[in-house]
Amino acid sequence: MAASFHQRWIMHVDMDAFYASVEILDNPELKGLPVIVGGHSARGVVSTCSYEARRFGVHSAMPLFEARRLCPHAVYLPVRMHRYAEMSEKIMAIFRETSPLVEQLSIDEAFLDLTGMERMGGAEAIAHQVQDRIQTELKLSASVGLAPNKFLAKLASDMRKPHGFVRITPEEAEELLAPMPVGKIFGIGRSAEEKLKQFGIERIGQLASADIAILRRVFGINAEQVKLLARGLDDRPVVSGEEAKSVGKENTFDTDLTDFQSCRHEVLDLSGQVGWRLRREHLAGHTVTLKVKFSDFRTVTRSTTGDRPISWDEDIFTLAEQMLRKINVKPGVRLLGVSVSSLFRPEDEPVLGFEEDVRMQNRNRAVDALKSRFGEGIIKRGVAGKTKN
Ligand code: TTP
Ligand code: MG
Repeated sequence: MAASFHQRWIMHVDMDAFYASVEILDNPELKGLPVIVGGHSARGVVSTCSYEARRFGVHSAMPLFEARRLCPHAVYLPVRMHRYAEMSEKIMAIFRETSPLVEQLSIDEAFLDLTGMERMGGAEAIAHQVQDRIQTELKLSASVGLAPNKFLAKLASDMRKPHGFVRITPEEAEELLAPMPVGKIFGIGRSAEEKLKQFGIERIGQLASADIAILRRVFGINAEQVKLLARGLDDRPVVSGEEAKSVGKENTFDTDLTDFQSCRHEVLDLSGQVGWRLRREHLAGHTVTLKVKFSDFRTVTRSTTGDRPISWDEDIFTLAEQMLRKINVKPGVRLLGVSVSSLFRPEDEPVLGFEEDVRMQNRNRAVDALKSRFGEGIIKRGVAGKTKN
């Protein structure tokens, strides 16, 4: 085939019933049973469930009481986030051994760019190897999509779950997409779907041949992009996440802060935001840095290294607050920043068993669950003054 030089091959991997599968891995007697994971951090909703439980109509985000009604005999288990993060790390390690270009999308899915790997046996053989390695080395099941671009690869991995392997070639993409509902396109939500329906557009095929003027009315400047996607075209690159050296957040204030209490509230809020980011990336750090910029632009930074891994909001705040206490804020503070550095990925379970840790975890996880669902802005710790950023 002539075009092979520029032909991209993107693989999308998504683990099957991820949290539930890890629970079954750790408790093999649960194999074949409906297993429902949820509660705790998820505040009474199903995080996920095994495919056996899905047959009863149970699904992610469903209230647990409803799941209990549909499937009372299922095994109900609490969320053990650190265990899933640990397995996620092992999965991602396999990906990174496979390709230099790995883009992790969530705890259980990633894109791998397999372009130009003919000498290693070709994209298809490599994609099969990845799926097999996850199965044999980690005893977990993954679904795989292989396609010329991200959009199609993600669509493909979802087509034959669980343990699916779907390859979409450039030639067959348009035909395959045509009968699918428009909602299959990433970014087309309920409201866009409704609007398109008013123009008689319900299938991706209709979208591909729709009048661009109509699409502009629904998607504005993104109309061309949507139309390309509908034709199975997508040139977004796979971007591997640079390992961050530190995770931090700063706020500049409209009005300078001149008293300790308002600075303290601000630091509390920043600590929560930094903690959330760390945990979202499955990172922990050793050092907390506080940055204070005064109205005359004089800047002071102070760092403290803690005696245990730091990822909880309260730990970040405790150290940042200690440093803040030693700084005279009277001259007027125009910016505060909190960051955590000396980052690493916790391989082992954090020091559990201490009452304080458990309470802190539950609190942080409840907040994290809300932030994951509704976005970072949902909860602000502390009562900050007027802030920008
Ligand atoms: P998904 O990949 O969406 O779901 P899944 O892996 O459980 O099942 P599937 O085979 O359909 O891919 O999400 C990955 C994990 O993220 C999931 O195991 C649990 C968690 N999760 C939640 O906590 N809440 C949610 O609403 C969703 C969708 C997922
Ligand atoms: Mg999954």
